[in-house]
Amino acid sequence: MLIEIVKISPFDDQKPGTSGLRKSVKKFQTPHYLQAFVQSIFNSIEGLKGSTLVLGGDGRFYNREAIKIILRMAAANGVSKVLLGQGGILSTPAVSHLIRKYKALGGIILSASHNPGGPEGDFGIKYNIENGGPAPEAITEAIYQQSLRLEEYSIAGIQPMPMDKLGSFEIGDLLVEIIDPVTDYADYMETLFDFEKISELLGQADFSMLFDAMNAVTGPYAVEIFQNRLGASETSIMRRRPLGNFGGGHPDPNQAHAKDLMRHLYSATGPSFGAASDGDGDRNMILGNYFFVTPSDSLAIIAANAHLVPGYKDGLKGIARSMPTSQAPDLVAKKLEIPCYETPTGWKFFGNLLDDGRITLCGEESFGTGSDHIREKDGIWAVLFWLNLIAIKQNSVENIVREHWSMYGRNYYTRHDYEGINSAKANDLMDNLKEQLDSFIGKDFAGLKVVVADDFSYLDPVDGSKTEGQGIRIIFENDSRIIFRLSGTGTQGATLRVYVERYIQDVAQHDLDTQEALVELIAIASVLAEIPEYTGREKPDVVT
Ligand code: VG1
Ligand code: CO
Repeated sequence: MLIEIVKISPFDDQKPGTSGLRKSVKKFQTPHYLQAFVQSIFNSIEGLKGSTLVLGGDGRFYNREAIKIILRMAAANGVSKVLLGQGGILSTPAVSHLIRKYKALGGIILSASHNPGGPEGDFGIKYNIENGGPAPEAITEAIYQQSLRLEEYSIAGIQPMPMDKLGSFEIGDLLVEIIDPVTDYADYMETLFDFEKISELLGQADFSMLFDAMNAVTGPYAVEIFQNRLGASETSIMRRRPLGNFGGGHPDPNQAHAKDLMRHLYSATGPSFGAASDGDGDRNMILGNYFFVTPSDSLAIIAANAHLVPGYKDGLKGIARSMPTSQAPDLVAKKLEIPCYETPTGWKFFGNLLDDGRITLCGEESFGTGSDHIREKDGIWAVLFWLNLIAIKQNSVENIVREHWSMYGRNYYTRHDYEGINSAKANDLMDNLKEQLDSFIGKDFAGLKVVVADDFSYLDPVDGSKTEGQGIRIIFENDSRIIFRLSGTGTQGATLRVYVERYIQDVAQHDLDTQEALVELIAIASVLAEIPEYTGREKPDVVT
């Protein structure tokens, strides 16, 4: 095997964000750009020589090219074995599972998740460690520091790479094993959920489901699990074929980007259950007929009912939610007398809590839910959880949610995103807010008194690491909250996220329109952060 050492000048923009390094495809196609980041990963992890890695991606444009480069580099850097998803395909949760199941050193996932794909879209790469979860801050920072001084990378010469056929091939001393991307994952799901009960539900005349794979990675997983193993009809999976550009859309499972699915569900003859997942299969949206389940509520409801589902019948050790996620899960934790942890945004912060056995379930407002079964959020898992609950309760999605609210109260919740705004202005907006935080405390806004105004920081209870600057919190006397943060996954300019929450216990008021219920808080947010002044926008681009 011919190994080439390629000399380069270091790149200065390879700092991983909320979830890996995410840039435009064009950027990744810059000569040596991908290679430099991969070499920085390889230089930062211990035990690489002789190790096993898992590799796969969400099938977006540039996936195959990137895989070929990474395989040649793995060979040149002394990796012994790579488990590669057939055709280069693996969902994020499947990678997490495979790392754990086959005790790999780690895994490389090629995805920009919910960001659009195609030659004009985005690409991304993230490294997961041996627990199956995203590399923690200390490692992503080490990778970044490496990239700042990286002057060469090693790569094996070009050779044939038959990645579409199950089996194996060699590149020098590296053994590449092509595995079916779905089977291990599907088998694992069968151990957590009551497939028999769910398949009975799918056979009931009064039940029907529609899953939107958004032309992204979950198509093959949905076909094997919902259709082949559970007996759902062929028409119950839409946009099932993974496409390099996701059919031109944002593979983001929310009301704004899954419009067709929404239309089907908001119709008198529509299905009783709807769901969608994102580009790399870790997010989920849950819908009932004429009904949308807020992701924060979904986590709370899953937690409250987990003991009914086989994989969770022994109850929960604890729950964790990201800071901007609504406080609905906290109320469930309180009732169950288990801890509820509040972490910064991003799945990497759940890893220690899961590994240490402190929590069983965790989730984020951004359509992410998961458990200790792997170390990533898991879209198909969440859909199966809901199907299992419906099969047990024999009730509609809407009734299940309403019953939950009547018991715990309702946390009205919305997120407003201002996308592609000027980065300098976005930073100014945040700085301006930070300067005024102290002056907000004790003040009244439209009759609401501020009790906490701070910049969220997190002390990891397991390893004692501290993470600062994780979002501005304005908390009012009645537990209502407004949170401001800048996205760490966008690739153009900055994205301001404004999260708004209000708790109402009174069942008589559980029928308000979400935006109406939050109208005062939304107005306060706009004034406090001077959103129109800094962003030049009167309205958010995406409301979820
Ligand atoms: C967003 C979400 C965050 C999620 C992250 C990765 O990050 O808000 O909750 O963990 O995406 O999700 P940000 O920094 O843009 O707000 V995924 O599905 O891209 O792996
Ligand atoms: Co994702």
